[in-house]
Amino acid sequence: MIDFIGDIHGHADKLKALLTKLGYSNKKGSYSHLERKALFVGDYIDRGPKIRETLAIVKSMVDCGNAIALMGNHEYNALCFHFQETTADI
Ligand SMILES: [Mn+2]
Repeated sequence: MIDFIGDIHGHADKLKALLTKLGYSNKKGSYSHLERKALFVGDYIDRGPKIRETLAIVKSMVDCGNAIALMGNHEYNALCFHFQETTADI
């Protein structure tokens, strides 16, 4: 079974609570479930207070094969913003 999770927006504490509620457990620094995987549908950044922790949780789950992470419009916009600044200096 796949759990669709979106719009975390830096709320790492709420993400951890949700994963725990869904039956995931944190083993060796990454959340996993015996029968389920997560499909993160984007928007990890902006708004909330713990963006880096949110990204670390999601990346560790992807690296361990327990999740797939898609890019949201907030990540897309951040990349476009950075790319514009980079090319403006050339
Ligand atoms: Mn959003």
